[in-house]
Amino acid sequence: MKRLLMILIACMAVWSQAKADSILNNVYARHVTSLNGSWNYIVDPFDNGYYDYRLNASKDGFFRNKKATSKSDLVEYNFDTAPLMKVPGDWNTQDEKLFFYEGSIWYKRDFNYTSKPGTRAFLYFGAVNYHADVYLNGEPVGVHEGGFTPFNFDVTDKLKEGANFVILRVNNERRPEGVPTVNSDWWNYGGITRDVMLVETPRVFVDDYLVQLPKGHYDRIEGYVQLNQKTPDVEISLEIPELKIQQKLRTDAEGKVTFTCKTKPKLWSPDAPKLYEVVIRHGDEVLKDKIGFRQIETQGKSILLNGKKTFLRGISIHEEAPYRQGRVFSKEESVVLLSWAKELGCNFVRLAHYPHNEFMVRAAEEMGLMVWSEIPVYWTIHWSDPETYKNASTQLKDMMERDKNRCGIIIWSVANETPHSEARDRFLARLAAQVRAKDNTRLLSMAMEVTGTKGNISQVKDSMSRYFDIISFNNYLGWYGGTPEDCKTRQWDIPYNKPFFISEFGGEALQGKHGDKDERWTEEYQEELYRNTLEMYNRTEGFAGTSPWILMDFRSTRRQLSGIQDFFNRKGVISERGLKKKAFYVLQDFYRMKKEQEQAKK
Ligand code: GCB
Repeated sequence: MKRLLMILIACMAVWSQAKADSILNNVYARHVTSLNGSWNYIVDPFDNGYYDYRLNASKDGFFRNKKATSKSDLVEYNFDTAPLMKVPGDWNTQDEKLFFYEGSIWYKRDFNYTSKPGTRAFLYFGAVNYHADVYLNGEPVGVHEGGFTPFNFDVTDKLKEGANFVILRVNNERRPEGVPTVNSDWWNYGGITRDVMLVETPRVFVDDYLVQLPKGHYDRIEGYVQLNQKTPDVEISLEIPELKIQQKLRTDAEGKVTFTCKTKPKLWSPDAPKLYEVVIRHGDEVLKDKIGFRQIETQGKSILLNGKKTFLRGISIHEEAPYRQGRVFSKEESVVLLSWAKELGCNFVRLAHYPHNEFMVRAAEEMGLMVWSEIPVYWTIHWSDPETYKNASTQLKDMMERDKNRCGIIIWSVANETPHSEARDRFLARLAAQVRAKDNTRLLSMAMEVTGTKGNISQVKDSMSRYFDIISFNNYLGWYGGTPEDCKTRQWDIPYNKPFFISEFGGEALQGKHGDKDERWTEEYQEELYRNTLEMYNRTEGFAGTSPWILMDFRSTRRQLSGIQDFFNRKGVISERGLKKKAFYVLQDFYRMKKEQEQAKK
């Protein structure tokens, strides 16, 4: 009995590790030391470093980084002699053996630290896919679940003077109750996929802020600044030099200031993506950001940007690296993808199917691309599992937390292609309410499905529609059913007085494969499909935009056809090697025409 109790306590010590602290907003503007670079790694398919053979948490686990102290000592792992892996980076594309690997890998990195009085230190991870256990100097720091959102832990009291080491157990096994669940159409890239940093802040610091145009107003900027502690009567200043705004404010009992500045900023738009430098000062702490101001709303079946009707000329993008395989984690690679979107004539990108890295979102804003941002509530999530809900809701919160000051984001999306059920409706309605409670300055949507077809009339009638501003749906007429020819006669019944948006359509083509327009996998088939699909929607009332599937071919375990797919979903209008297919030019022409029509109306 006593033994059992001891084991239980040992297990709890590991499993009750802290959840991450609230996300450090605008982290790159803070005092950071990069922990990117080469990390030692140990592949651990049976989780030896975590459990002993009885499946109890191992008291000598890898996270302790135990070293042999004499030549007779038995220690069956050694980080110092283990191979090196680049962080950030997925493991699948760094070691051939790990291409299909799903399981645990241990990472370790040494670093030096010199404490400074009056500061706090946080370990910050841009993203780790999927489950992370973090240890500092052999002690548990915390756990995080979810592969695409940032997290950080306050490690002030765990750091040592001089040499320190951080160890992570990263596990990317797909779980039925996970978000996403076991089935998806993208590569399950594992590892520390985004930047790792040690962030130093003052003891009391600016934890969070929001600077925006309030909904419906063009003549004032509003927002708040929140300290990490409920410290009243602290001076905080807000400056927007270009608008000659300088406000000195004092925190309330919650450690918060709210402000309103009468001013008429130049508005952000794809044609003029104006951003203002915003400076927040709190004692010696200075946080700078670049923030733009815009209004986005719907009116009947139209989308209005800054009061003007706008057609969303979009493209869907996976966070898949151009010219190499793997996850994108840098500004440079984000800009390559977004430049292709610009070349297509886009004013909008759908960043599918999970929150992309912060560089991508910021670069889109700088380049004049409106953004749809979504969480991986994809296909058949466990709608009735409260833990799944909690997970999805946390990912939604964290996505909104990180990016709430990005005016480029105009749509939060809570799901993709989710088969109807009452449990689904309850789940998604709660997520919708969560968004509404936090943010009334953006539109809310989800990618729905076609609900039925009779003769040549297809209907989209999803009970969730009442919660959303835009009726978005994915439809692959001509690929997963019917032929591109069918688009010529297909009619649409979308019984809502709301704009409709085609969040996906498309078909696969192997770049360089040519043939007749009815021959699958050829560029000509994809070209014909694009032409007919665009014509079909363009004659349907309420068509407010589209983000065809997809900018670039991307890795997917589901796509196995030898000689054609070879584990790539080939629906890109550009190949993974950056070569444009014929459909690229059809879309480009269509967007040119839409833009000209819009300009002629002005
Ligand atoms: C979809 C999914 C997307 C897939 C795509 C396809 O509806 O939303 O993730 O990759 O279809 O290619 O089948």
